[in-house]
Amino acid sequence: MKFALIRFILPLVALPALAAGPALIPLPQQMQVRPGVFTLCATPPVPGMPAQATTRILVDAASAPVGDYLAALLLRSTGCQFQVRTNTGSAAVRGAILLTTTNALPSLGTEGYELTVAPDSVVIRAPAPAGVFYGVQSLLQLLPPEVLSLQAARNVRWTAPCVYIQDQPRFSWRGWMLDSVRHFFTKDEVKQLIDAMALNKLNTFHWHLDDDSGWRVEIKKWPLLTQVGAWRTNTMFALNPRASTTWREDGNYGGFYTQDDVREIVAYATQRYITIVPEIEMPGHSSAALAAYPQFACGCLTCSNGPYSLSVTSYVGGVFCIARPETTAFLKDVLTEVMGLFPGPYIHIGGDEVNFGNWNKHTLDQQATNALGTASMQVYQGYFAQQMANWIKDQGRTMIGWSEIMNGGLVTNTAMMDWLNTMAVRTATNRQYVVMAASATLYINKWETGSSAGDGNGVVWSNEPPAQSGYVPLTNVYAYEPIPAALPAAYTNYILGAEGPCWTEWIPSLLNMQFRIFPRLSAIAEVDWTPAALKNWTDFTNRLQVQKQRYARMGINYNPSAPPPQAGTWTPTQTPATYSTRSWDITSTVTGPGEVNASFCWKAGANGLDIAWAALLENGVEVDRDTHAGFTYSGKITTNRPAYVLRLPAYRRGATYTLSASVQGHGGTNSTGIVYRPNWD
Ligand code: TNX
Repeated sequence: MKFALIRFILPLVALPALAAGPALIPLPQQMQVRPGVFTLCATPPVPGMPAQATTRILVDAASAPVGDYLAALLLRSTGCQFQVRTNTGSAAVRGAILLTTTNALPSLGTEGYELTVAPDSVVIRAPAPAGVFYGVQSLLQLLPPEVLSLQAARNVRWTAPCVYIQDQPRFSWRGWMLDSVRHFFTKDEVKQLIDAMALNKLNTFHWHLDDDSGWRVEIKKWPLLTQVGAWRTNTMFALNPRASTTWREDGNYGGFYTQDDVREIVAYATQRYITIVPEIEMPGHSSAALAAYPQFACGCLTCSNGPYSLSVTSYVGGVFCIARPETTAFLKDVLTEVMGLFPGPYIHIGGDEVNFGNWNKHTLDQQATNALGTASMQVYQGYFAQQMANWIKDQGRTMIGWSEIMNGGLVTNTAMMDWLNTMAVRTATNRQYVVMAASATLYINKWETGSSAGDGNGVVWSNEPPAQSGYVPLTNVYAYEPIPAALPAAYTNYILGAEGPCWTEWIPSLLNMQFRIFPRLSAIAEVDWTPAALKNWTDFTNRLQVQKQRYARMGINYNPSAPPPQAGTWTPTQTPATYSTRSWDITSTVTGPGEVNASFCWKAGANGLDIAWAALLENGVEVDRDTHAGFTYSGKITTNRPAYVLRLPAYRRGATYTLSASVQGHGGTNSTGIVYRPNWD
């Protein structure tokens, strides 16, 4: 059966948020809008008790977990208790949402589904439970955005337009990568991000769990990995320490996931049909592991060497001595525990940016390369990767590694994740699986808005917070095509899909993380799900308006893709030559308790501006002060920390809020700029 893609057809009554028509992201393959609406939960709530919904959720055995998920979500946002009942029939039932795997179209595969919303019933039919889950996500997106609220929303008409949808994803790896190392994100923060993945029908959570600056997963056999490797003395990366949230009482920064935490997160992801791909870096990016266990480093007299400490850098980062049998045994111990925690098919071993310095100097590694008959450290890394790939295969899993694992020649028994955009064609034509993660287009930790014109140093300019240099606008992400143009058609099946990595050197908090990845993660979701021929930028941005409302209901911050609101400005005549206090009335931009952040952004003039501190005042009384020294010049706020984090514990309606700062001209007073009130820290 083929259905024309008919969208924006019927004017929908009483659905202000969806006035333009169903705003589904990712766009389904086929959708027909039909007359009428389905209404949920018609019973008025009884005070003090969750109202019993008149709508029931009917499930077969395979759909039961999805039915429970839907009922729990609806209870939270509608305040109504939806009964979940078993029903093995396959026909629509009046007044019910039927979730079924019976009589499904086999061609929809393991993730496809049909969704029929009629005035008196809803049917989600899919060959497999994951498809039922995606049908539920589409149903949720047909309902008002309040359905994703974290508390019961009032005065909402819970209607969904009648539709018939037949849908399945284009790619099987629809991913997002979280770097929990450079900055740590708590278990609950990770769960919230997993929920946002589910909303976007993403199914692969790639979790970067160790690096030079930290080790984040408990390994029972090697406890120093977290005892030593999970904590450092500062946030690193020259960030404002106030922006970071995971400080330990003793003043150290960091954290790690216990094995119980991991099991809980894996279960949470599994309930949302999301597979976690854990990444343990080897042989490079390993300073944290070597700080805990230096015996696995080269350790030669001429090697650049210990004592290893948690470090910022990547190219000069710690490298395992892979010539030592005890190193390989240690890595296998670690991966054995990791495989015990993460049941998914893929194990990521990193492999990027290996610093070959020590291998070139260390007798053991030199003996190993001589035995291999090569002087190439890339070949040597490839040899190591091949040993790991074979061993991981013997454990019943599949290895995946970054582009560089293939630099010394193709390694087999492994998939490859191409961040450098160099290895996809060679790997796929060798009939090996590839995930696209091109740093130029998919790194959603880079700036989303700004200018690529440069500031004279070849650096792009942005009002956004400090970031890995680069400019990844939403349009570019949306336009991304995962299949490389040079790949012959016979091999396109070897491209599993695309993922958006989020590296966190400059991302110290959840608020900041959300600001970076949303809404660009929605664009990646559509790249991965929707056939390229159906993608349409204007239509996507229209639907994105509603997706942003959903994010807001989920308590998720996002980049409005426009400059933040202003606290005020400064001009040369208002710029003191020596430090003195300037104030801006920011009452209109303060709407509730929480962070009241400020960032100073130079716009014009021969001089910059120094900032000694910034403070928040309520009715003229200081509430909070951030005292670090900042400096702004040349349009960038990437360096010198001219961003201030101020906290308002309680908001008082009617109060006057003032931002004060001690400022002076830097080398003169000829400077003009804007003080922003950003929604990030
Ligand atoms: C390179 S991308 C890295 C990461 C950094 C990123 C940004 C990749 C495989 N390696 O370790 O976080 O650049 O600095």
